Amino acid sequence: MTRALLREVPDTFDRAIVTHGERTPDPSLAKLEHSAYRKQFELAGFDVDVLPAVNSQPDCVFIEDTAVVIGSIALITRPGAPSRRDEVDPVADVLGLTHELAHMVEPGTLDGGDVLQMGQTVYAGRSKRTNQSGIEQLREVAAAQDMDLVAVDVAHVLHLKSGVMAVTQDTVVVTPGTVDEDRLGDLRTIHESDEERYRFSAVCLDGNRVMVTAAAPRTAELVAAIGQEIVPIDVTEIQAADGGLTCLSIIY
Ligand code: CIR
Repeated sequence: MTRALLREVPDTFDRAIVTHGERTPDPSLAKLEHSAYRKQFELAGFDVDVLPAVNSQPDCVFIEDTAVVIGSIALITRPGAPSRRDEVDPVADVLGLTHELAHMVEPGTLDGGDVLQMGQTVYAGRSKRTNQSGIEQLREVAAAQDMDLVAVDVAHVLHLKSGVMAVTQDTVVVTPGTVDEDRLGDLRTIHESDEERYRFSAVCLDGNRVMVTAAAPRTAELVAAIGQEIVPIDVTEIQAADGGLTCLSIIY
């Protein structure tokens, strides 16, 4: 069974880092959004584990950034924001039960939000959070699992997956201008609707169903038009802290 590892929203979520958002997120509302998100995984038949939050780590709900699972290896990251570095420990404890662990070392930094796995290719975003050393350390893990790595420069958004979001095994929704789309090789692309710029985010529940942000209905229609069943969810407060749908889970 596919597992999803989540982490609760801390009471201190109103102190989460906000780089692109324009207001302070509300912790109580974010907790409700998080429960709805969790429920969708349960309904889809995932085996869901939820780690407790820690109030000294306001961004800990964004668990995706702390580890990248590629095949049998879990790479424990060194998050790009220094305030987030302690978030990795409980995640390593859980993933270490089922996976061989690799630990990113200085000077590497990498957030899991910059890693998109599509088929046999790992796309790695070079962003304000993920540097070249982090990408090279990820490349070694990918190579050990017979995966290729393609580095992609990221502009105007926090992470690669803020601008390039998988909606099928070989299709991504792209926010125009955030990446050089030639770097995406043979992936099919759908452009995020202009009036919904930065609002669409998605996580695949299975081959045919995709959970999407309710804030981008026109883009969701474009995804429905290629045959995907859409499961909209309101994550306004999560988005206020620059989060999307992938960032709330590690799927393995
Ligand atoms: C941060 O700035 O690190 C958090 N407020 C948002 C992280 C979102 N992570 C993700 O999309 N993978």
